[in-house]
Amino acid sequence: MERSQGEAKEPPNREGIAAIARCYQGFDPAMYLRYNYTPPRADFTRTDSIVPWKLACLHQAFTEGDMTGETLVDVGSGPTLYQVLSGCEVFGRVVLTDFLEANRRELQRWLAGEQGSFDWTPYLQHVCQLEGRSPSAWREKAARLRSVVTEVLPIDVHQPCPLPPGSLPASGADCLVSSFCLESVSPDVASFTAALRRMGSLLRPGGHVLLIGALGESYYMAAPNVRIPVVPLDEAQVCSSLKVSGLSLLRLCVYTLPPDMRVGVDDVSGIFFVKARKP
Ligand code: U87
Repeated sequence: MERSQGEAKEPPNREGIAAIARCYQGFDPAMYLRYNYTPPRADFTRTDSIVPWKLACLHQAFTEGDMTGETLVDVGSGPTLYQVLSGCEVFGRVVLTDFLEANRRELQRWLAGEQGSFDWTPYLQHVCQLEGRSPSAWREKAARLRSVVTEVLPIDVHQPCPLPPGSLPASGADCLVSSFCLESVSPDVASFTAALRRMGSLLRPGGHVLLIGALGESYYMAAPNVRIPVVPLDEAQVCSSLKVSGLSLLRLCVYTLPPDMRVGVDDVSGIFFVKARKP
């Protein structure tokens, strides 16, 4: 595999990347969802709660009229669906991806309507309201989401080809969304930037990237005794990594965690939302 244009100069930090991959073997989807996708972090009665802020950013980005094309890819979905609840109304094909079989299975369970899978109803209702629809339209949105999600694929952003060959149209995806993935799987800033550049290689020219991530975070708990290291980022680093990756920034929004959103499952201090475009 010849080194594609712009591949990182310094050799990849293979042992750092391998060490993080080993940590992820202890990732527990159910605990993870409880830590990050239940109140207070997912409290739809509060405008200063984390999830409503993320959903508002995604709604604006997907509905302001500059999104074109068929294929939306979510990079590092984890066991979560919130990141495509707005995009599924705009794109006819949605591809979910994750590194862990356990997370892909969790997604498949919800897509198959299996009893006991995570209840995304409050999320579906909230996004319906953002779209000016009645919350009772959540069933239509759930049906829409199930109709456009065509695949749940394995992905590794540290591989030259992150996705299985032939997964995407030759020209690439029309839009990428990725939330809290790259900084949570990279041992250092160089690996983060290299992963961002590789992610950009999945996108067609003119396509958009929506990136949500943690600021100032050095670890998070993926299960009671599973600590995952995270590369601490600040806004300046996010902007320079975008520039180095050939992605032009359209919008950067930052959320600072109120004290009661610091629930002891990580040391994140802020969250960034980026909308960028590939020239
Ligand atoms: C989410 N997108 O919850 N290549 O938004 C590709 C990989 C690799 C690899 C592991 C981290 C969560 C961050 C989902 C899941 C994101 N996952 C996969 C967490 C940390 C801040 C915070 C968090 C969550 C891996 C919510 C909130 C906050 C995971 C995903 C990272 N603390 N993907 N080589 N290795 N992954 O299986 O599913 O990345 Cl509100 Cl504040």
